[in-house]
Amino acid sequence: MRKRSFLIAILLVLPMCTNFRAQSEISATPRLIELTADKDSRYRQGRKIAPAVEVTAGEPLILRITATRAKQVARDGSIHGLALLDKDENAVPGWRFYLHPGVQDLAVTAPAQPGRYIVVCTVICSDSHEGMGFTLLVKSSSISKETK
Ligand SMILES: [Cu+2]
Repeated sequence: MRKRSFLIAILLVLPMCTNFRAQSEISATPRLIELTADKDSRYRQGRKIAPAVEVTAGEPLILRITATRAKQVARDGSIHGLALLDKDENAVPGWRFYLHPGVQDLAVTAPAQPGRYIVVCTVICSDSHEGMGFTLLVKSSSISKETK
């Protein structure tokens, strides 16, 4: 009951409080994760091939991917692809991209369901294409969502 009246008080105060919105936007700034999609048909984080990237469930992310073409290029000019698959190999919505030479920022949201996901390349970029990917380890959020 006390929690409920507190919530009502917040809802009443919120429209008058102009700073509140600005602050909550800052805390929701996506985390930047830098990767390369390389000419040898491998994803790298720094020097690490096929890294395991740890994220928090529901976390907003920017994947900054520097892509270099391998042997083969798709008809539309994309040189690598990126798709996230869950443990049953189903594609995760919002996680399908085609990569072009150079740097690109992909805005994504980490899956809400914790677990081990894999990212695969979706462009046949060379004979080694099948081995191109990395792991996304989604950890459950430790922060209580009660205030949201
Ligand atoms: Cu590729």
